[in-house]
Amino acid sequence: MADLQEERKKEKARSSTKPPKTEPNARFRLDPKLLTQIHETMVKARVLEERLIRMYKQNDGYFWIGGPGEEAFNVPLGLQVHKGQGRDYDFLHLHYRSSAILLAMGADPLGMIRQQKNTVNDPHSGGRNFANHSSIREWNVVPITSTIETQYSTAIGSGVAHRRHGGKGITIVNGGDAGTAEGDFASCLVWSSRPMQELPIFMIVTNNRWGISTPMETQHGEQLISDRGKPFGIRTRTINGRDVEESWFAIRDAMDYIRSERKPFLMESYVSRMYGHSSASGANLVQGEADPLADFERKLASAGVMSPEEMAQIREKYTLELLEMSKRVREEPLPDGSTIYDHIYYGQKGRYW
Ligand SMILES: Cc1ncc(C[n+]2csc(CCOP(=O)(O)OP(=O)(O)O)c2C)c(N)n1
Repeated sequence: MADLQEERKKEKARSSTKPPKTEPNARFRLDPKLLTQIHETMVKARVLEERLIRMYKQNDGYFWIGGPGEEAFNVPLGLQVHKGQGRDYDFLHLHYRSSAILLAMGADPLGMIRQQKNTVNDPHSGGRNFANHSSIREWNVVPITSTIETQYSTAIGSGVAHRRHGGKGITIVNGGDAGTAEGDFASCLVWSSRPMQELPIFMIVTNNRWGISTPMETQHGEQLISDRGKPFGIRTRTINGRDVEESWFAIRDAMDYIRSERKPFLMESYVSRMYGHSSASGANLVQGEADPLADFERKLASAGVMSPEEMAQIREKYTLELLEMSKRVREEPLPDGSTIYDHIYYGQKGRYW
């Protein structure tokens, strides 16, 4: 019980309106070059999401959902993925708040802008799926679905493939706190932990404390969500995913374990939900939600890694770049109605019913 009370007290302080105090001369353990790379990618991800929201509000696209507030966890994750195609590489079964992971892996934001506008040249779905429902075959990024948590079931498949194949490739799956109530999450716990048949799956729960409008406190009898792995003998950890270095080292250690032991790991990462659930709840900045990017910038300045002016320039650069991209995409064509049955399960017109 002490664990729970302590964790909830810490989480309350972290998610509060007041920015945490940055001690003068803050110190980092990571190399300054890596810190600036992480910072630049976090800014790019935030500016991208804010651009997607603006596009939605300007009627360029029908819906928005995304991950502003998850960058301090998702960028360190994306940078540590073993990226490539096939079983020698990591497989990713992601959810709709994962743009920063993909940008950190090197994805082009133009493709995400095209998906927001549903243009025909959207590389993820040809203009047919929601914003932030990526699919990148050459990096084993399995198509993201709107039905929450089903990714934990499909992850079992690539987990089995990784186990049979051997090597260092692992399966990475993420989803939200509320989704853990679905049977798919339990299936993944069961299948990944069968004795002598364990699967190398990195199960991640990004806990933003909400399932649309349902507060987490009203839904979880367990002390910590990560505790759900314990009866299965799965190694678990709960971290502050709003802190770049805590995320970096926790992800590194978990990945080292999964890659070498070929066993599952369940990580719960507290994150922010800075613009609410989606466009369905307005997509407006939520007052009082802790901002991990602003916290990181304060710390970078205090440690003398980057000046506020340098950081402002980076933000300006991406603001202009992504604005230009959105203007360009506005002129691009939408898919033709005659292609509605392309790339579906049957794959042939007229065979759908
Ligand atoms: C199977 C299924 N049930 C319900 C929904 C409706 N739904 C969409 S998002 C959501 C809440 C998800 O909350 P959480 O898992 O905490 O993830 P978050 O969106 O907060 O990151 C729900 C219930 C859905 N899309 N799919």
